[in-house]
Amino acid sequence: MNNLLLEVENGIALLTINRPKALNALNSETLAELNACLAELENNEAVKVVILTGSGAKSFVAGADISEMVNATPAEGRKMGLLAREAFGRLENMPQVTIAAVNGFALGGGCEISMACDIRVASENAKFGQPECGLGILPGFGGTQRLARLVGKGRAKELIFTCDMISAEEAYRIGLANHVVPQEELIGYCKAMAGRIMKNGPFAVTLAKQAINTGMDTDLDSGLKLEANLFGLSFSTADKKEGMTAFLEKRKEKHFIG
Ligand code: CO8
Repeated sequence: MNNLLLEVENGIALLTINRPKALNALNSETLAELNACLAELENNEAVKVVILTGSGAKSFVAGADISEMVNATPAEGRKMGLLAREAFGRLENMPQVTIAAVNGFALGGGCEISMACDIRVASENAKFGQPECGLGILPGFGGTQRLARLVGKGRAKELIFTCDMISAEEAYRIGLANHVVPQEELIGYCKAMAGRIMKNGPFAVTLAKQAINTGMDTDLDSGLKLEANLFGLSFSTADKKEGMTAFLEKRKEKHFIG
């Protein structure tokens, strides 16, 4: 891979977008690599949590690559959009938990890829924004949809229409970032969170992710029915027996198999 770094250790995959000279902007090659890498990771049962970050201390992802888009035809733009849709869809729906470690600029496609992750942790210097309208385009990697779902329609419209860049603190205040931490602690903080997630039944976590994702896109009654079905499914697992037996035996160590 030319534009990605991948380290897998103790159930955690640390995936770094590595184009620091372009502030980790997403070009077609990076999107294709990301898609292929996520396709492998989603089938890797040894990986329970994926942490996505950007290379360097300045930028997470400064958006789609403007130098590639400037002369692109509508057909090429659509192709790029579809590629991103596939890769971001994998992040959103893969069985593993995905955490965006937002280490700097998360603009345009960068803000959008962070929103395709389950959880966003921002460093204090992070900046979020959707500057596309200032480039004469609109968010094309899911921004009009995921931002409105995360922070509400009014705030999403303001951010997209004004192209304002907001601080990590403001992102936290409006619910775009789950936490804000000093930059030097960012990856450690995300790994510690991954550790807490991995102590729990992995299949249960995957089912909960599926219930939340699908439920958010449907009516309450259908979401509750889905939850009841997945809840029932979790009763078929050895992990349910183990988790409950450990509680009753007052045993802290649990042996989930997932
Ligand atoms: N694309 C390509 N190159 C970029 C990008 C980008 N998005 N962002 C930064 N770079 C490059 C710069 O051109 C510069 O390169 P060089 O050194 O060769 O001149 C280098 O990175 C460093 O950038 P700056 O010198 O500009 O650094 P500053 O610290 O002055 O500014 C900013 C940092 C504020 C992040 C600034 O670089 C900036 O505004 N970048 C663009 C941000 C942006 O507009 N992002 C949105 C892009 S559009 C998008 O994401 C659409 C998604 C949907 C697409 C759907 C397609 C179908």
